[in-house]
Amino acid sequence: MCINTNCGAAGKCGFLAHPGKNMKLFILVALFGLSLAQHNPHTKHGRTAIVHLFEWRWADIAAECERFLAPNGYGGVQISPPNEHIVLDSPWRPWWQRYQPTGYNLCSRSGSENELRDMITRCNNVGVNIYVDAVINHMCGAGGGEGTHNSCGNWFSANKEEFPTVPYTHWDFNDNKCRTGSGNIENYGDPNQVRDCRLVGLLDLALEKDYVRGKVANFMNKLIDMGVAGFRVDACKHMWPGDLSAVYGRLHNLNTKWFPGGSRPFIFQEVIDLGGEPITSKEYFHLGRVTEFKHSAKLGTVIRKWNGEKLSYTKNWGEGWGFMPNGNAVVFVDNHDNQRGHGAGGASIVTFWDARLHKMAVAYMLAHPYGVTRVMSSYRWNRHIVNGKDQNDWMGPPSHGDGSTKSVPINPDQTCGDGWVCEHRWRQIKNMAIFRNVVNGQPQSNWWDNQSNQIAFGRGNRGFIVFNNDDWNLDVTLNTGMPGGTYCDVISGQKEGSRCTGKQINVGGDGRAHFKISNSDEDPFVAIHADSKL
Ligand code: QV4
Ligand code: CA
Repeated sequence: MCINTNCGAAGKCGFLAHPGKNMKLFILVALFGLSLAQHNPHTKHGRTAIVHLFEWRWADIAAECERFLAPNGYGGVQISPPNEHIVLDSPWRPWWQRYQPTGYNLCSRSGSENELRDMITRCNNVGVNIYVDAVINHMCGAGGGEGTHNSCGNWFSANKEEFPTVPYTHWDFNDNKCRTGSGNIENYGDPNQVRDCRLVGLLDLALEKDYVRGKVANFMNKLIDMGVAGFRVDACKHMWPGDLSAVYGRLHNLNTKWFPGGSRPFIFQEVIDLGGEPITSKEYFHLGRVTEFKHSAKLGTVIRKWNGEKLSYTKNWGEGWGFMPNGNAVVFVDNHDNQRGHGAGGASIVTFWDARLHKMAVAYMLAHPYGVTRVMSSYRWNRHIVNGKDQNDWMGPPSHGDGSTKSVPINPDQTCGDGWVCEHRWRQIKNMAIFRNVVNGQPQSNWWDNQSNQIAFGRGNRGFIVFNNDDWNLDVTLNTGMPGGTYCDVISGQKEGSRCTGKQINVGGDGRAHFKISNSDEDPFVAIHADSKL
């Protein structure tokens, strides 16, 4: 798209001079432009970060958009799967029941279709985008039985592979294509079974069929027409890129009530690629963005100082660390899987359970220019780790006795109650989401480190951050690149009116400032930005 614009502005594209060559160029630009568009999150008003409101009810998300996300500059919300799903009694209502679709009607544990529509409308009206978690690789588990025990109460049969509300019958699944004895994926070294066999027993859809592609596209198009801005596409490693391309190609442009004409849905694909498998993230780059799990695993290792890692080694963070190209990446500190030992990433993942380290890791991610950033917002569960495995990794969101999800109460101090963690509301994290908006578009600048775990960097002349993750104090004068003046540190406090509730940092006319951070500070880092100037 940029290519087109530049071309027009320069006024010398020469389309007429070499028609043959230019036709090719034109097609290339058109294709490139199209795929680039699916990499664009379409966030509004210079907002950048996305928050995953895991398992929240639609009514609560609508309220959160209006009362908190828009005023604090969050650009969008990833929501839990909105379609009808199996309901499980053993274990009791696990969170993962929503990754077992029984159809595409829009009634789920988070609420009804009307509540979903109301949420999308209200969030869009305050400029906060909605991204849907789309489970399109499979339906429920083969052992899911039959009956009406699902979130919409419609009849289905896992035994017969019949889902009449779509409808899908056994012809629409990959049973004949899969070549393993169990019918499940047995070896991640074989791309054919990873794509055509069942992921942990989940009935695998035949996405090569035009009929199945059509049903999936209809489901996604209904949501696009309702106003969503895009999708987190679940389990993409288990779908052939060609099949996904066919599905995405059928998607409508975004609803022009809220988005410019011709806007393509933002697509970010869940592919866990930590290296060592034949299927790589790269196969999906042309289709949309991809989740960069290396970022999550490595940042955890660095912040925990495991394997001899040091913050000073992150000077070339991003592609320099073997991560995917910046324009393809969606990054996060933890996600709903790896915060409880599902998926991949391992013990290094830093979650709200390690709050001090978590705040530092999220601040690092939000201060750094790499990737589209997603903040995790969790609920507490009775974590019970035995030999490294959480026995309660299945536990669903805070619920009433009948299994229905509790709504999110807001305490007078702006934190959440009833077991909802709301990391996105923590002052340090919220203020770093704002920092990211303020420095948006500025390159990383003025790097400093002590060759250990004290580092600092700026974002042009718009913001500067200093971390002390060593076991001793930091006491240093640094070039911030910021205009002279007194700034309010947005980690220990924030600017309120004309006063500062936290530390104050004086930047001289030469851009230099003195920083002192004790290793025993509640949060051993300091951040200032153009809008925190007093
Ligand atoms: C069990 C046995 C199987 C057996 C099957 C028979 O383990 O061996 O074949 O019964 O029916 C749940 C259970 C799982 C059970 C399965 C089917 O945990 O034990 O299989 O249901 O009944 C989430 C959870 C899974 C859960 C699944 C469906 O993490 O535990 O499985 O939902 O409810 C890989 C993938 C990656 C995936 C990641 C977790 O490459 O794509 O694993 N991540 C995404 C989501 C994730 C979700 C799925 C994919 C599936 O982020 O949350 O899995 O939609 O790395
Ligand atoms: Ca598959």
